[in-house]
Amino acid sequence: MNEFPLEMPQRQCNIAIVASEFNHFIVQQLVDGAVDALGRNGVEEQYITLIWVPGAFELPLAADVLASAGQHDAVIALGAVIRGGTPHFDYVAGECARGIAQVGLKYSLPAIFGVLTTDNVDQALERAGSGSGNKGFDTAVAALQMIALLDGLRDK
Ligand code: INI
Repeated sequence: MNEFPLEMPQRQCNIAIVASEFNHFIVQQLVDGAVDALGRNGVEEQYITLIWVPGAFELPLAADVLASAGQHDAVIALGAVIRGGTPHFDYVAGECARGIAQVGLKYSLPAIFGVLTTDNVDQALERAGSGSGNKGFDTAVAALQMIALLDGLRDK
């Protein structure tokens, strides 16, 4: 059997993070978690690019432009979409998720979805805590695992 277990990359990686300014107090914690996870796994700060956009709806465009430049091994999208009293949530969260997925498939690049979609602020804060309770941390680990997997598949 040819098995590819989840691993970390065996090389220095260039990572782009796109983050939304909307709900900044939550998203900053996701960014901190992601940078922490990257650092713990050997990604030096000069290899991390952090770009801010106004809201989660704008994340796919920024991710697309970064991916098209071909300079990064993964793009991580971080944001927080919190349900309000109108259908706005569904449009923003849905288009963001769809757009990030499209970027990954269009460029065969790990495009990682680290956007919280929650019913309220408390649920978002629970997922933006420290260590493994931080979705930014988890998504950065997922980005590195996908880079390692693609490296392995392309070497095959
Ligand atoms: N953007 C978010 O990132 N989170 C939200 O919760 C949110 N809500 O609730 O409206 C939100 N809206 C802004 C949107 O992402 C765009 O920036 C705006 O529509 C301009 O295109």
